[in-house]
Amino acid sequence: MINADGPIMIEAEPYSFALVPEQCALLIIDMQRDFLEPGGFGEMLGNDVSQLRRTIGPNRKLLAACRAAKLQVIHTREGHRPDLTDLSPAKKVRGRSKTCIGDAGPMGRILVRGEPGHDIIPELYPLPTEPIIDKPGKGAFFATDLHTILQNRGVKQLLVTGVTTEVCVNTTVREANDRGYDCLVLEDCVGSYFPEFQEMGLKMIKAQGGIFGWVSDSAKIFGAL
Ligand code: TIU
Repeated sequence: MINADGPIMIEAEPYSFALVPEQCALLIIDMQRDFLEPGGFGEMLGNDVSQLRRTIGPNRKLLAACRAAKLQVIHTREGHRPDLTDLSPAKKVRGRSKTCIGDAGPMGRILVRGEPGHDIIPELYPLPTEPIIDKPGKGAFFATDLHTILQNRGVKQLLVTGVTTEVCVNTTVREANDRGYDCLVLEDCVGSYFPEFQEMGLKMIKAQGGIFGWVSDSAKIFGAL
């Protein structure tokens, strides 16, 4: 990506996002088999995974474009140590589900690191050079070294994609905003099990002059590249 003339202006809401490639990273949130694949934890809880699966194609294209443009790429996974010492009792029992985090699920122990269901879907599998942040919470900054990695690499801006829009994406964008990062969320690359939360989750980010960040879609990025 050539940037001799300063930032690349990306059409976005509430106003254009000034993308500086050297200071920007693609952050893909929790595109894990347990959330996206039929038979995973998400579907077991009664959720409609097709609402999330529509983001796979756009994320694939965006990931390929960012790799080609030499943008930094970072992936996250939500999950816990096999001994569950990083799982708070509150998170463990929340939802009153018969099957909860750490129990045997259809794709291994639910949201436990190293289990098949916890891993990233094959369509978006990270390259060995792309850091994976294993996070025990909803936000990618909580109890992880994400902020350190971003600071060491000079990252100040994040293109944020992944699932789910109102939970881990929104929490991460809010955490990033408070740490001084500019976040551009790509609408077609984020998904919620609930259409109304998808809509409101994006509105909350761009409201009040971009209170937490910007919203655009991946086509605007391809155009800029
Ligand atoms: N990654 C993420 O959003 N974790 C969740 O638990 N999301 C739900 O929407 N439940």
